[in-house]
Amino acid sequence: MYTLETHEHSNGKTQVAIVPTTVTTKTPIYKVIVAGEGGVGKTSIIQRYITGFSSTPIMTVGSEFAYQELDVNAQRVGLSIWDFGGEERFRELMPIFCLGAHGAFVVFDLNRFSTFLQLAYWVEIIRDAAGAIPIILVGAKADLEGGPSDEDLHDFCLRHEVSAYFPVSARTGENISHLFSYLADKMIQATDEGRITPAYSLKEK
Ligand SMILES: Nc1nc2c(ncn2[C@@H]2O[C@H](COP(=O)(O)OP(=O)(O)O)[C@@H](O)[C@H]2O)c(=O)[nH]1
Ligand SMILES: [Mg+2]
Repeated sequence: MYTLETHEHSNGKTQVAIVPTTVTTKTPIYKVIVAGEGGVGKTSIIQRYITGFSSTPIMTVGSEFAYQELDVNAQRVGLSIWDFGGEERFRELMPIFCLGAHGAFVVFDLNRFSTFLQLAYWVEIIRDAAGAIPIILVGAKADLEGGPSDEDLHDFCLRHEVSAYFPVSARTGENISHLFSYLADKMIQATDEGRITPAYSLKEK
């Protein structure tokens, strides 16, 4: 890219120069936690989201980490997505895993009510470790019947200061990309309001 620079001389004449400039783009990178009991559908949601972008998933089987960039309101953001394997023996590591998180999905299985009841525990750990970050309640496997009442869902969101509830299906793709865009948007808002501070990747054009 080139820009025009004008210089005023002491004799009153102006000189115009065309100078090359580098533009540095700053992409905020947000750490996103995906939490919830084993088998609720966390990995399937992430996989569905990532493969929606490219036919070759960047996430390998067994990996608990994925990275995806997306545009929200014409702004590019990066999401580093951390998939917590809900196994009992790893639970004590959850607070460490949540350190520095900028946003979270707490996921339950719409067909297993117990996994919804467990989420109070997950939200508490996330709040203790990461503070007032945006958290979204996610009901997985929406292609099947069932789920808590609207009242239960509403109460949960109010009690835990959860921003929104999304029923999603990794099987049909329902709400999957919307879910990630929504959280990204909430994290951008939180950044603008000074409540969270992302890392930035700098690129020269
Ligand atoms: N019907 C249905 N089954 C799903 C969906 N997402 C995941 N599953 C199934 O639920 C099981 C657990 O999914 P997984 O993503 O491994 O759960 P995780 O342990 O939370 O990561 C697997 O057998 C999936 O095939 C969905 O959207 N609909
Ligand atoms: Mg998993």
